[in-house]
Amino acid sequence: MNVLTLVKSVLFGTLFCIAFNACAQKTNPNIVIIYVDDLGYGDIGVNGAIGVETPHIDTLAKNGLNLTDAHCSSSTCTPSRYSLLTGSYAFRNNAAILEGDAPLIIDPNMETLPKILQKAGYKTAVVGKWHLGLGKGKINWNEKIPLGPQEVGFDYSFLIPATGDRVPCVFLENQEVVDLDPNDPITVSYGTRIEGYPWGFQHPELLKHHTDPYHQGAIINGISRIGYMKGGKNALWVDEKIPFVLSEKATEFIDESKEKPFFLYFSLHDIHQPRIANIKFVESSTMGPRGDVIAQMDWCVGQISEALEKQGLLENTLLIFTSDNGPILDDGYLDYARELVGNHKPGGVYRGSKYSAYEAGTRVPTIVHWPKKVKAGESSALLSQVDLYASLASLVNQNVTSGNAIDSQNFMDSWLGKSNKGREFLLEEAYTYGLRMGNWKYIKPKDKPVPNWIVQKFVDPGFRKEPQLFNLDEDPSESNNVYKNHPEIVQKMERKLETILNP
Ligand code: NG6
Ligand code: CA
Repeated sequence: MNVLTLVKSVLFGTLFCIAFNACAQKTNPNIVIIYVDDLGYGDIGVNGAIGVETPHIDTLAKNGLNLTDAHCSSSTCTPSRYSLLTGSYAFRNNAAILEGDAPLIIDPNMETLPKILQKAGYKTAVVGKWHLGLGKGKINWNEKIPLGPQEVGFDYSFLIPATGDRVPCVFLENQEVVDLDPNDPITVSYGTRIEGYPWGFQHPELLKHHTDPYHQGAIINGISRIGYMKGGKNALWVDEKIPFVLSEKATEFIDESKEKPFFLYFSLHDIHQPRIANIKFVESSTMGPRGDVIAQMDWCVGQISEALEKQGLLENTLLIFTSDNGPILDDGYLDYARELVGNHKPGGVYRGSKYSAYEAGTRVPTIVHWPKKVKAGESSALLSQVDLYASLASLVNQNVTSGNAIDSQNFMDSWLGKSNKGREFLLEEAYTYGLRMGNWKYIKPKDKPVPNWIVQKFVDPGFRKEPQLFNLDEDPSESNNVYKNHPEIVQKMERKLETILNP
């Protein structure tokens, strides 16, 4: 080969690659994950909600795929989010519910779902609740926070730093507090009380709702939170406006991102406490605040569908609607919700709730909408959010490099309804462990007192001294422990659990 031919073929090869990549990028779908906080299986119309209507979600379900046995990886927030973004189980990194000033728990050198999508040419954004920690140690809220979504793979971020019931009650845009007045700097403290915003336990007369003893720190907007805070008055969020602010940021990102495929992780504050619905949604359900914020959350979902439609993107957007853990009734604030009026069942027929190893802890509403590729219908394949990492990577033709996303398996065909094959085993992390094998459900014994704050919520976390085994085919509500009748199944599942926990 002479030099000229060599140059020509290299040039041709390069052009071919560029064209191929550009082409792949164009046809790759946009990916939107709408991640609701604390929404239960039975809280949406299509799964049997009574007392609140969810027309926008139901429309997605009608035109998409309703996955009826899909699970978040854990029955609490931070662990589920950690698994979603890293493809590994939270216990591997001791990921547990974090305080509002905790350091980032995702190693910035780690490959993540948004980083994989960036490699495939995606523009990435997170809008909403973060709760994965920020910075390295003590956070200085008055300057750009050095470690956060950007280091995890998000080109753009607009955040509630932790939860709505934790300080600081400010938004962060690209890791800087929005609307901060430099003359009124922010200090945040967990543990040591600091002067600043008055404390709930000293000023009950200032409160919109009474609270449990854990939510009696800084009072902001008439709501006392976990933790103490001083300064940043100009930057404080107004709870009643959060859904509008977040929806606007998310739809702006959609409007500005038409040219390239994008990944939007839209992580709503609703329906977490404090449940302070905007006046537009107050009394829009017959269940009080918890129902009203479900209606509010449904409205936010409608904003996303509308924005995609307006830009002509709905057809080729893979939209996954789901939740980070199961439902909980009053969780800190006594908001007088009439949650149990009527037959509404937040967890559907399933036993348990948020914090629990029973099914309702992790079996969450899950709808996949992608008109171009996904046929409308229902699937009962056993699926876990920990697999979205490897599944989405395969969808965009990226390899998961070894040592990363170790618990994530490619189940893309099942997530898209092309196959009914589910996981052979599925881990449900809680304060003990649940394990599914087909329709068998095993719960690891835990001989430890139930934490006080869980007892106060009337939640049964699933702690028992003996193993628990349920046959969900006959007993979907896990009411009949049959472990004594099936020692061989118990043994098989115990062994499997051990290999997952101690590989
Ligand atoms: C718990 C809080 C609860 C809620 C939860 C996090 C207490 C007693 N309870 O520790 O109110 O904030 O953390 O919820 O402090 S989650 O959805 O983010 O996991
Ligand atoms: Ca949650």
